[in-house]
Amino acid sequence: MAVERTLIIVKPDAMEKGALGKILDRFIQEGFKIVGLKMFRFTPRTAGEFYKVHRERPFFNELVEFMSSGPVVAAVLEGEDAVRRVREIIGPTDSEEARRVAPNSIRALFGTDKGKNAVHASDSPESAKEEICFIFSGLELV
Ligand code: IDP
Ligand code: MG
Repeated sequence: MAVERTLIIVKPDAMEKGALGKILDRFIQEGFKIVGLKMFRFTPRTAGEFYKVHRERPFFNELVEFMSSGPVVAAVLEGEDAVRRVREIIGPTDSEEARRVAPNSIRALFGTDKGKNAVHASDSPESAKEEICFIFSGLELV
């Protein structure tokens, strides 16, 4: 299995709850190396650009409003099979479903519902590359 890099974003709801440290620590405990780290706030425009694949979805405006509602922290995680493993650790999109099927997942522990679900993670090696480049410059990755 190859060493990969993937992107996570601790979303505004988890930041507001003070869950940043616990979420980053979980990934460290799971064996990932943090190779990039940044706190910022999306504008509606940059949130819309980041989530452009969802432009036509009924929840797009809600998603953009939520993601630009407060600061976030983005991290690039490196490890074996990182894209798949990180998706597994965060759990399903809907936090309520996560509490049923993956009670130790990050969304089960820190998410509220389908929209406010604590954390983003890239869903493929291709989207990981694109998302990392959207948020980090080469100089910001170690
Ligand atoms: P993912 O984050 O698990 O990959 P996606 O389907 O890619 O899920 O959706 C992106 C984000 O859009 C979700 O993490 C969530 O914040 C939001 N979202 C998805 N579906 C809904 C919905 O039905 N209502 C409100 N927000 C949603
Ligand atoms: Mg997705």
